Amino acid sequence: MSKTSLHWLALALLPAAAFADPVTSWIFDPVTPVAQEVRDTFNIMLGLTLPFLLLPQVLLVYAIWKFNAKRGHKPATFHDNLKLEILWTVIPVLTLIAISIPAYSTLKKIEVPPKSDLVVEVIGHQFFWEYRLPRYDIGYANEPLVVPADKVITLNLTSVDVIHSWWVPSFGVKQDANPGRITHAWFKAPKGKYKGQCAELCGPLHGEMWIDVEVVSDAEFDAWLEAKKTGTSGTPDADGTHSAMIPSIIESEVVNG
Ligand SMILES: [Cu+2]
Repeated sequence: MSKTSLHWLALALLPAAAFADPVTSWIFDPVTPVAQEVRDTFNIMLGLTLPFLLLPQVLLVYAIWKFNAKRGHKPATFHDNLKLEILWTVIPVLTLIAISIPAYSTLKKIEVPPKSDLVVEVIGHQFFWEYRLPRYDIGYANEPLVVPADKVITLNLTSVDVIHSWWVPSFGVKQDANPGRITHAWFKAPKGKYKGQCAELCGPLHGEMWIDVEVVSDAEFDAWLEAKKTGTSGTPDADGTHSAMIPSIIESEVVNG
């Protein structure tokens, strides 16, 4: 196979590869109410906007065939059609209004978390994630985030260096972690292991800033907490300095109590 054909083949397979990846196949695997609503909103938008893409193409092909000069058609001489112009202004406006209703309600759900069961501080570093659970005085990095299932987990995010973005597609959460600022996100997920990755180009190892979330039962969470407190679980911070780099952000910022 020639080099050019190989390039074309790779290009043709790209969408398949994208959808096969657990991180990018968000649309097939929403596990939180927010992610499901994002998916539904996406489908509504697709349904409402697809006719705008397809109809002109169909009409164009039809016009090329029907009004071909070879078939003896004379070109039209009129310039404009007021009725048509009003129609193709009003229909898109109504469509945009129809889209804005579910979009607004979804945005509100993303922005306004219900009462929090557990607050997690998420701190982006080049090139890893640090997590802190202020309620339990626990902080760690480079390990999966462990949280209890079916609880409202609110995240307070920040960064110590550049802009990162905490993205777990199955949760419908993609939130920037900005240096000097605190941003918020929340999720309520069933038991399971979920994968995500940093979604903001943050430097040479950006591609390796994976996110692993383990959503466990209450009993498993308690056992994990106990092990974490006694230092018998997981890997401690690589150099032990991360937790001391910035003061706890929870003191200044509490999401819904
Ligand atoms: Cu990144």
